[in-house]
Amino acid sequence: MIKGFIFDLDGVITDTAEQHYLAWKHLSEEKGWDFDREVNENLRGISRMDSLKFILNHNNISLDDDTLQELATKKNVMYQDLLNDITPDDFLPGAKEILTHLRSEGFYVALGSSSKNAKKVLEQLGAIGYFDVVGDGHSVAKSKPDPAIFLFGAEKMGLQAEECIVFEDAEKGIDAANDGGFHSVGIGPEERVGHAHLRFDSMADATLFEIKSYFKDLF
Ligand code: B16
Ligand code: MG
Repeated sequence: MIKGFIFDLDGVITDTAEQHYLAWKHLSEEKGWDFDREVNENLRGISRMDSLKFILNHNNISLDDDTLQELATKKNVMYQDLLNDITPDDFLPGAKEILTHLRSEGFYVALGSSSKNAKKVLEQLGAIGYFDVVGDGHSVAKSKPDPAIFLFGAEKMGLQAEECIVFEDAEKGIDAANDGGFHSVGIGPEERVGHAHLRFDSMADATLFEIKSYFKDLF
């Protein structure tokens, strides 16, 4: 039976992909690297360092560890500055509604984000109160597609993977949820999250009613 829900942050609760894009774009322009929205799409759900390595690989550049660290920090300073503009109006349409609904029905709710800035984003949104557990980029060592972050959330809620539904917008995030034995809900296009057990184009379509109708034997 389903007792808990685990939500990814960027692309599910709010769209911080834009702020990530702007910060990487700024760094890339400064360094003369090729970077655009198409490249940015590949960074969905992957860690900051893996994102930097992806951009460098795309540009056929290799750098030593100290320089990588310095550049990742530089990007993060720009990103954190942009996060200050996030307000409670920046929930993705439908996100606040399902979180409220889950709270009123007494389900456990966890965040399962790769971001080390997840707490700051939740604070800016005023969303901390919707979560029993916050799993973020500081919680586990392995990043998606490893299921570690979702297993962390389930364990902290005192639940087994099969008792939880994971919401994810990233291809690697759905891989992680499926590998961990979770029920998965993909948010986004078929070509990105078509391997989820259930898929919606956007969070606005992902109501608790629809979820319960699809996973009806589990409620
Ligand atoms: P940070 P999610 C992910 O968030 C983003 O989708 C990804 O683009 C980003 O690189 C990653 O967080 C790490 O973020 O630099 O803040 O630690 O989708 O897992 O909530
Ligand atoms: Mg995401």
